Amino acid sequence: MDLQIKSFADYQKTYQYSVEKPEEFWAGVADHFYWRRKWNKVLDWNFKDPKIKWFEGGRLNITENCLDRHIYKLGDKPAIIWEPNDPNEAHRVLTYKQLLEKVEQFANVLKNNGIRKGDRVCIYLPMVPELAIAVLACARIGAIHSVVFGGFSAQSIADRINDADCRLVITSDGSFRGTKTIELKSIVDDALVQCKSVERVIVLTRTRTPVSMIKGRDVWWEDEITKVETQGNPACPAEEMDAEDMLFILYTSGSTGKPKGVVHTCGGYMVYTGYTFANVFQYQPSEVYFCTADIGWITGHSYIVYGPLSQGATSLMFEGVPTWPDAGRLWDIVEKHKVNILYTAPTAIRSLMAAGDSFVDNKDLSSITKLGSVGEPINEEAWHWYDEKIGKGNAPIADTWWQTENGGILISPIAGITPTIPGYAMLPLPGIQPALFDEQGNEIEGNGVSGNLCMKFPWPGMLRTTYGDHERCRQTYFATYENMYFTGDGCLRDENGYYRITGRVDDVLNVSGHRIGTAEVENAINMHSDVVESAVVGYPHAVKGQGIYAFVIAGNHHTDENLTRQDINKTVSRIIGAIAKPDKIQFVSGLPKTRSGKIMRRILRKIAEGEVSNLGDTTTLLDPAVVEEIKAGAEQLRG
Ligand code: 7RM
Repeated sequence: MDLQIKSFADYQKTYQYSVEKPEEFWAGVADHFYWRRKWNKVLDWNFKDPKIKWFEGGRLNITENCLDRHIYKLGDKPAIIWEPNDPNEAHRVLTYKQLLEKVEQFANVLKNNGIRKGDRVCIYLPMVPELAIAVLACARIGAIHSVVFGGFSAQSIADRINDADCRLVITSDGSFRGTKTIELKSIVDDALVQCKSVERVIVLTRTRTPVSMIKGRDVWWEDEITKVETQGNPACPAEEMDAEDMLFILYTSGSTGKPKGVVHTCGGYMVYTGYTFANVFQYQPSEVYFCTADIGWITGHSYIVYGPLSQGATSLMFEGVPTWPDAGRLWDIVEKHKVNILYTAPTAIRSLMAAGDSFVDNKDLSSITKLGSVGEPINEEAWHWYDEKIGKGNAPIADTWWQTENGGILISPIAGITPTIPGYAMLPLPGIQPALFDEQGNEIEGNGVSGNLCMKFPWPGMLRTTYGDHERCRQTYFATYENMYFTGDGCLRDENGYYRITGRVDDVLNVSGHRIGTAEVENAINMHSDVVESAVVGYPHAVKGQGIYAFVIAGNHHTDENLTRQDINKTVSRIIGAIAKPDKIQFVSGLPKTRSGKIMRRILRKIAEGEVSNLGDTTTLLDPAVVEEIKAGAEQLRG
């Protein structure tokens, strides 16, 4: 069996085989990877507990698959091309040989600092090669990484460190984003006031921002590397892992106030990210692949680090932002490094589109052959702009639908092989069995229907549990529909059986492709001393996809409402991070509630969307007058 699908007929045949004989199919895929020992059983599962085990008894190390196994043939091929924030700083290239060397070195640093198989390590770094190196070094020795996105606050870091009982933190003095410098180490210092489990902090030099190094706890990355060098033996053999050993934890927002630690395991995650990367992007050996995500999110884990490297690809990593020094930066990078495959988010496409075509028209984008989109629904206008301006009408767009919990892409075009329609994720990849359900729990069969999107059958990349709380995993994903994995997304299956994701059906927002729970934002707003109660909903935002709209009952607030708004924003930034700051805050005297005290979010959503003429059924409201007041206030806020 070939790893890559070659034609539409091949896709259809492969898909059918994968559904009829899933275990045979996935064993065939797994055979394309390097196992120290083969598995005894391909799959053992039930969605009731849930119990999901892939390739049981198989022994491997994912870094041997991402690095060692390529060295003989691809040792001098660029594994990572790194483009800095400042275009005047030199870019860096790490070949597979060099990357392996650096990963082994840093793996030895981790060992010297007491880290062993099974220990949890928190990584809070900018988008520099050392972030990929740190991630791979953990995987090398069987330590479990928990990467925290550089935009999260000290409080968020502390919560994640404590939930996972991390022993070590890897950070840097600071990070560069456009013209800003963010003091990462100082944020970590604030977090660690609350964290008893952390014994050691390794600090990478990036910005030369002054930092306070605490004796006995904090060490410099560079000094630790020097120590390893003088110890003589730079090699670090890969730890042999069981297929179902934990590879990493990644926190993601849900409909409750507390983010969940999604757990992925070594074997299945490796097979799934490698397989989907090779297929969706139809990667060819000489191609340069550029994913603009941050490694702090699942897209970066799966499609900057593990997926591309396991396939021997050249993965381009970018430290900065698409709009600095100007809105042509991504196109400069494409031109400079002759990027063939570009994978980005609708929010970036929309903001660059809004900046005007002058930033793209004079760039040479002729290297581009394939495009990808991820993170949120892509609107038709952005899809067409991406197709025409970036792909010149010649590059298929893979609108990839998937979630942190899925490990990799589930529904997507296969570039150049299966059809595309603007705004549609199209067809399930081999091994993926989608099903739509109504609110009553009945499956909706046939075409030309909509419902809640579920998966009937496991795939190797799916989550195994939520860290430290298996019941929460069951409750969140496996309890809504019997024997189904529930995604939380609404979905249309059109007359031809093509899938279009319509957005979340739970209380999760998607702001610039970042997942944020409304309850999480409400909790943060409610921390502010002047706030009595709040309700947060999403509303359509031209660039971000969704904006955050907060209805707030403020107590004895400052006479200047705008100052109170700023205070609330500051509070949210402190508790979660700047990404969760409300775009709009409306002060209200009450919230629309049912007689049992439940906030009627449906009404607030309509008001936030500006759709006040038809609020639907309001007969169960405790106090209908409050709705009139909120409507009037919203009108005023819009101006
Ligand atoms: C990869 C990622 C997951 C949520 C998911 C959807 C939304 C992601 C698409 C999409 C429409 C897409 N993981 N989503 N991709 N919606 N079309 N192609 O983003 O865990 O952070 O978010 O994002 O609602 O449930 S995530």
